[in-house]
Amino acid sequence: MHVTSAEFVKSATKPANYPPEEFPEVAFAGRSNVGKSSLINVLVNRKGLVRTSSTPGRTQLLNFFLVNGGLMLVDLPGYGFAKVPLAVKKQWGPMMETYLASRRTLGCVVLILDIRRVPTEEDCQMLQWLRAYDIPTLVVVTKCDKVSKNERAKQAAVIARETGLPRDEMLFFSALSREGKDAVWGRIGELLAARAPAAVAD
Ligand SMILES: Nc1nc2c(ncn2[C@@H]2O[C@H](COP(=O)(O)OP(=O)(O)O)[C@@H](O)[C@H]2O)c(=O)[nH]1
Ligand SMILES: [Mg+2]
Repeated sequence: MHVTSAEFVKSATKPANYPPEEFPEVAFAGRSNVGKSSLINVLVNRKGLVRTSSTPGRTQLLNFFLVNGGLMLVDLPGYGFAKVPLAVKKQWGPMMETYLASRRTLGCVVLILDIRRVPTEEDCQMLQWLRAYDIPTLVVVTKCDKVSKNERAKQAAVIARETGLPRDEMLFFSALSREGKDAVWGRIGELLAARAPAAVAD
């Protein structure tokens, strides 16, 4: 994917404020601080398009970005944060389910996991939601620069065991080295292409 333009469109919490359903959409999900924003920035070749932060749980909004005037990327609010008010945590589930269940242009979700961590209950619940809503899903395992090749293989086995995902359904990525960037775009393209005929038939 050759990215020629990428712009912030808007933030939203509820459907009335989402941008119109004009373009195929890819949403990025994962726990707070896992590297969602960094992944999107690498994909679009823009260091600061999506704000990255070392303070988990800051961005409890859906953030929409338009790429090449025809593809929407959505940075979904992270989960698993400890230090946010209970009221905010309670909003998260309904906000996420509403988006996943209602967004007709949603072509696929990229679920991001950390190579160094055992997937959490929330990661597994997210995978179950995606399956329940029949949303094509790509699992990207990020921060691979932080572990050796040996450790990577070991952790991939842990992730496969905890999530039930086959090993070949995970892509390895690093925002630091940019390893995996082309593979992620390639897989997104395949998932969107597979989804397109149904969207046309609607
Ligand atoms: N070494 C390394 N650090 C990363 C990588 N991806 C993200 N980070 C760092 O992890 C922190 C959280 O990243 P961010 O993209 O804001 O995570 P988000 O909360 O999921 O959007 C930041 O300090 C990033 O610089 C990566 O692939 N490798
Ligand atoms: Mg972020």
